[in-house]
Amino acid sequence: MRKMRSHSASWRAAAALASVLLVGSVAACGNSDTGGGGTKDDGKITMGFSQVGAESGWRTANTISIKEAATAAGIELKFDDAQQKQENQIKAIRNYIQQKVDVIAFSPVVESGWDTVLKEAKDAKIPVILTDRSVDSADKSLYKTFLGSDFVKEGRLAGEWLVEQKKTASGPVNIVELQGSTGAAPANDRKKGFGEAIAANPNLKVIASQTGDFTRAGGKQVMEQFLKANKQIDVLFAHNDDMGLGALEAITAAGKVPGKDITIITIDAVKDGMQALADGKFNFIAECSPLLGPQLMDLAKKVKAGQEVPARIETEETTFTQAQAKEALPNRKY
Ligand code: GYE
Repeated sequence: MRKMRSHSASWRAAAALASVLLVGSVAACGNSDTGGGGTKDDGKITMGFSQVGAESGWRTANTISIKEAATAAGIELKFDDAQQKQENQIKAIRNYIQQKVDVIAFSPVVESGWDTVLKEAKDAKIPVILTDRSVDSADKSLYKTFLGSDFVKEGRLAGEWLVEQKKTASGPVNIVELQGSTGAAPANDRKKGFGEAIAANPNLKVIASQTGDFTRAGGKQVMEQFLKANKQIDVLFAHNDDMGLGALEAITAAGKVPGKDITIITIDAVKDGMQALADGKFNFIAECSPLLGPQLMDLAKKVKAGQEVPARIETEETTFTQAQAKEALPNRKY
């Protein structure tokens, strides 16, 4: 009996202590707005995000998606626009490390040269999430996951469509290619996928291929050069809509009809690209979705909570013909 009483007494004492601790921790939670820079333990997540730039309609839509999703998820976002320069991205990431953010996310402008800064983040125990574009680091432990599209597949879908269109061609089909930014994953991969697909028909030849840096101005300027240097251009493959849109001006100025004299294939499917497709100026678009924000914020929460996440998360995408673009346009979000 005695023993039992003392047992229950100690149980009561333990329960009382637990409730004190519980009240204490609830109070600490409610106190988060008194701040004092202690962002670490208040349950709120701070994300440092380094964006490539503002080079295209895709990028603008991507930035909006990330900012809106952060607000909706209650994540504090520190955002930096690197203006398409790797050195600016490295600087931004180092700043985020210094500020001790909870998660660093970024879209690497080029594939190579990230190991040192990623190692610095790892040493500081700040998890990194790659979004949109990946890096070529051999050490996969330098980042938690990569959320984005399969760019090789996009290039291949573009090439396969062309192979089908030109299957009865008896002579050479001259293709010019506007590449994305030099060294960028989507430029490398889309070139690869397209090249592999068109190899199915030896009549299909890429006669000129240059970077237009994913911008409209770049697309226009390089297309002007292509038109000057090559008498017969049958097809333009542009690694994004914006370069294709810039090229339209050069093609029209050269007295040719885009979509008829020159078949135009692009990637992205942003509104202006889809409009050009619906208007018959483009012929085919392989979609690349920029709406990565909600998934990114979800991943940030999981990573912060120490949960396992898949090493690779691929975006779902489709392709559009002219008729399909007409149908899809009214409901297009970006
Ligand atoms: O296709 C292009 C943008 O990385 C997928 O970057 C992205 C690409 C996109 O500038 O328009």
